[in-house]
Amino acid sequence: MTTGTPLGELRIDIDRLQQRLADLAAIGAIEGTEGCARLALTDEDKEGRDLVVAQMRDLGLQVTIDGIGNAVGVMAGQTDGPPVMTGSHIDTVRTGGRYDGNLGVLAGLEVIETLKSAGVTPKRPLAVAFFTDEEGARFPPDMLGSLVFVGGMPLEEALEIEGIDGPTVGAELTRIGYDGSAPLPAAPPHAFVELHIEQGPVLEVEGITIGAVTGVQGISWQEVTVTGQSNHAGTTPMGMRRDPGYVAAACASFVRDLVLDIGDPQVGTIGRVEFHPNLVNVVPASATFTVDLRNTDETVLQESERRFADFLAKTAEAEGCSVETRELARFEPVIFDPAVVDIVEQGAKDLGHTVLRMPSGAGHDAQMLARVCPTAMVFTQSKNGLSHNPLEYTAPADLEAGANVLLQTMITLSEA
Ligand code: HGY
Ligand code: MN
Ligand code: MN
Repeated sequence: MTTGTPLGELRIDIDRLQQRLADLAAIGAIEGTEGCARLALTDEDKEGRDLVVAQMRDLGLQVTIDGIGNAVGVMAGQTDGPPVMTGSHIDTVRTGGRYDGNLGVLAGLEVIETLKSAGVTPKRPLAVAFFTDEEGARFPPDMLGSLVFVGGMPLEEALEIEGIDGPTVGAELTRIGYDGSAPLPAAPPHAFVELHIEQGPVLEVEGITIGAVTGVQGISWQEVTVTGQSNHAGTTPMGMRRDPGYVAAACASFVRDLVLDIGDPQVGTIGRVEFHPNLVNVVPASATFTVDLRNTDETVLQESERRFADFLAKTAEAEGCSVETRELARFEPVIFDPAVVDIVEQGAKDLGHTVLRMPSGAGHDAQMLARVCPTAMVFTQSKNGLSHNPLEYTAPADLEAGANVLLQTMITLSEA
């Protein structure tokens, strides 16, 4: 690297980073909040993509788009070879905050701008990426783009995935003009490090600034459709009903009892419920709902899946209903590369920040990159542990701390 300022003393510009976050959050802004809604491959997502790709190009990065719409911007190094990569996602959930995913991508651009402003040419190339459909909320599974990027799912299979609102991934990618041609699976980076808000309460409760993330818990998503018989809500005696709405409600209550019985860190969520015909005076014909189960321990996660399946079968049978289940996502727990976790932890300490080694409760693109290269993550605090909520907030000092740890981690990985 060539520079005036010693590399270890380089620091990001928090005002510039905040401006990038504000500019992106203005796209799909949720009225009266700081949050934004940009479901994957919607017009809002396209607008966000266009903004970030333009910023990549303004920074002189070599930008490529692949067949699933992932965008990668590369800064040349003094040597060739695989880049040290950072990145995350810019798609959001419907009740999105401005930091989830967006921080990791825009802090990556801030790292590039900081190095360029200091006249630094990194030893290894550096790359900043945004991956398609990390949320998986419109097109399951989550982390779809990074899963295809690392060869975890064939592109053809991913393009056929139907969204909860109808169109396929392929059709939407073409519609928004992000059906790129860069080869898939992609060549593995030299290393990958992702900055992300914690999205939970741990750092704030512990009064710690930085999380050196050791891994990601296992994730199990399924969609359950229970079919019974629509009937009149007034005239049908209870003994004659085959009510899928009751089965869905019983399952929602069972999931809460199940995860409390298993205990932390097991979690369970019924996030989406759709009755048909969804009318006040009709015993539903069918009920479709999703079950999200997670645990850091694969064996216990499988136990929770088994116990739920048993309850569902028994309850549906007793109610005279039939059941169809569809797996939406299933990822085992991931352990990050201890050497990269050490670099994150040491970087935080060198910057004078308190730091805690901790697992991630949320899924992240890093858990996919971990399949192909040494990978870790940097967490910053989430106020009140809130996320997937427009009230999501991370204080500027924490954003700055996280982005500086990302900068120093990338410099260390680039120099090594
Ligand atoms: O669901 C998750 O953990 C992530 O937000 N996709
Ligand atoms: Mn995220
Ligand atoms: Mn998210």
